[in-house]
Amino acid sequence: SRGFAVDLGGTKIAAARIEDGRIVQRHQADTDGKAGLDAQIAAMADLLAQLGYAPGDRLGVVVAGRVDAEGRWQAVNAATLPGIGGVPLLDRLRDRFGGDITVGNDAAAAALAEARLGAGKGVEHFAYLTVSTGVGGGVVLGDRLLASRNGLAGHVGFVSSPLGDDRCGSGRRGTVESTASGRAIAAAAGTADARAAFAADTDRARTAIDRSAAAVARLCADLTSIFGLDRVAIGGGVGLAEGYLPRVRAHLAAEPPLFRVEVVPASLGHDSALLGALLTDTDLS
Ligand code: BMX
Repeated sequence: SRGFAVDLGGTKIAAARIEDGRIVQRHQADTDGKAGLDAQIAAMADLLAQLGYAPGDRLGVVVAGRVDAEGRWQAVNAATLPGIGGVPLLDRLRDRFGGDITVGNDAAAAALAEARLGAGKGVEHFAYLTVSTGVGGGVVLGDRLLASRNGLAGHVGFVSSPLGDDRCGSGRRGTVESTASGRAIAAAAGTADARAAFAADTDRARTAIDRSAAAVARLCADLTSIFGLDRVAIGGGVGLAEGYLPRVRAHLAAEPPLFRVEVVPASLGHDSALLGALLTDTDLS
């Protein structure tokens, strides 16, 4: 079977042609964070054209932000995608491309892909976290993705963190996202982006990265107490950066044994959301 997938995150937009569950061709560009719905769909169309997509082909689109049961798209962190404030993603995609289209959240799709094909195989109670521009995630219990009609379920980055008190783009204060995300790391490290913080050999950068890892470790323990998790997989540009996961594990080691969940890297790497975008047998929103 052949299909196409798009993954629009806060920093990059990727698209792939997928055959028999494998990515056979992939293209990527920078996300225009300020763009509205029409411009974001135009960016998707550019990448899809390069892949040989023809209207009517099967298409799965996953995005940062919440996607509700009607296929409307709204940034939860309005600072990441200020142009996306409750827009009819599924309807506009159907107008433009027609055919068989599904939509969902990027991290939720990645969670389902990791659960079925990657780091979550063989466990009943599983969560995936992406530490990237934001902190997203998905919880998969017995092969079912935790989902809600408003598309907010699984947005684990917006829970409170005792390690931060900064204002979050969601309007909350002191969230995991405002403490641990790539954006938060760059702000605390005083670097242009998170990548530069990892490259910088300064105490300030190391402190920012370590605070992020500590907040993510607490989140893993918190989610374990709620869902009885057997394993957590961590992905995203920050989550998969060298040295990050060992820091998460080091902080988790300070928790009592019951909350010390197994933490592993996302085994589908940066492609988990693309692969998950076509796993349509479970509703992602
Ligand atoms: C944020 C939120 C999630 C998203 C996650 C990872 C927005 C715009 N984003 O928590 O919906 O899944 O970031 O997104 O509200 P990424 O941009 O880091 O891939």
